[in-house]
Amino acid sequence: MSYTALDERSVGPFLADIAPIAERLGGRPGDWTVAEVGDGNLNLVFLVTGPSGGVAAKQALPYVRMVGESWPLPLSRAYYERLALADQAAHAPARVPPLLHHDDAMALTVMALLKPHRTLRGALVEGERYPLLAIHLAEFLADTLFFTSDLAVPVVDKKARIAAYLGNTAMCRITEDLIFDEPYFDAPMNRHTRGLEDIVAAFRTDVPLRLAAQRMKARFLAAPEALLHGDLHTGSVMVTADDTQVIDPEFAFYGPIGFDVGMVLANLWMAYLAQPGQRPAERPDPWLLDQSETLWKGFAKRFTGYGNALDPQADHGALHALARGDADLRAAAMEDVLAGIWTDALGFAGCEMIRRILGLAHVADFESIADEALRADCERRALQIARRLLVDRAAFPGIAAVSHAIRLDRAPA
Ligand code: SR1
Ligand code: MG
Repeated sequence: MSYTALDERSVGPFLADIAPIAERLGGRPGDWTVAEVGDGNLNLVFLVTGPSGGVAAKQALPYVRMVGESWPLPLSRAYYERLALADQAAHAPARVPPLLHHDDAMALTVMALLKPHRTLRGALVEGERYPLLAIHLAEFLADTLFFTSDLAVPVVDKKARIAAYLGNTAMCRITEDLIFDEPYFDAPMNRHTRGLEDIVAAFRTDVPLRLAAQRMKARFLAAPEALLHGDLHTGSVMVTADDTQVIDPEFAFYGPIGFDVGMVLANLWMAYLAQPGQRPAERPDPWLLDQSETLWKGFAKRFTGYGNALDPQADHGALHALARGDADLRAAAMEDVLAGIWTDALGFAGCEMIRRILGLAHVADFESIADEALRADCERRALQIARRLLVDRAAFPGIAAVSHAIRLDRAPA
């Protein structure tokens, strides 16, 4: 079948012809409820529920949904997404939704319906708290990043996996343009809150900042360390009180480990920094800073733990060979790898925060603040911190230093 974009009327009859999906839903298409709920920037997402169960069907559009047909985007992103879902499920099965069906021609991926999950970003905007969030995200990051890296995969196999994702260039290009380049010049689709004009102008002539962003872009372009999710913000995470699922890996490719780590941290930090605008009468709740610390520390412990536990005789990557049979050297090597990830994560986090405020794709954390002056205050503070994360990475030897710099200890207004 050739590609056609589905809609709420056609998706039921289409899924009815896929036996395992029809069986999972139960009854007949007439019994199913369908809602198109895609609130991301790119795709259609249909939630389909029948008498016996539900599915989420995600279909790529041949263009960027948030902009329209003037910005074409290859359907092949759906192929890379299902490849990544399968690879991630091999390493972190508890943290990704089961893949039920895929149709390359239709650019359609059908997954188990996550219920009663909700999107983490929306939940954080409402002030919800999830006690296991950081632990689960640390697990996802350590398991998917370590076990797809040179630390765990024989060199020849690793190169084949890099090659498998090399074609996802259009998605990488979005990141290269939107995260590393456009926020630093007058790009046509940039926008910012009124009141930030001075800092926007300052950033566009800030040579150390622009150089730092370009350095991060160079890392993004040329460091195929592990299979990245590639777009791991809080809109790519679905949560309940006791479960966390990571969705939407359509930006997947082999890149620098610190990119995924930095993007998650940046989004938790932005959620924290938006609180004075969202709930001005309340003292900002440091829970999100605690979560970011738990996440980084949990990731660091699990990731280095995997490295230190590798079988010294097995054929792993280059670093492990260096440390073969020498436990002290291996532990030192793992600390060294971790230090590199941390430094990268700081820089990528800074880039993510800046682009979410000055670039095309903003986030609900700040956008939900109706009072423009209050929003500009929150965003200004985030921009100032982001600049420090990028330009002065040495000032943040650990996550506690970031929490200290970010913490808002204002009395209630
Ligand atoms: C044009 S796509 C804009 C943003 O949405 C995606 O979720 C990525 O974050 C991308 O940068
Ligand atoms: Mg997405």
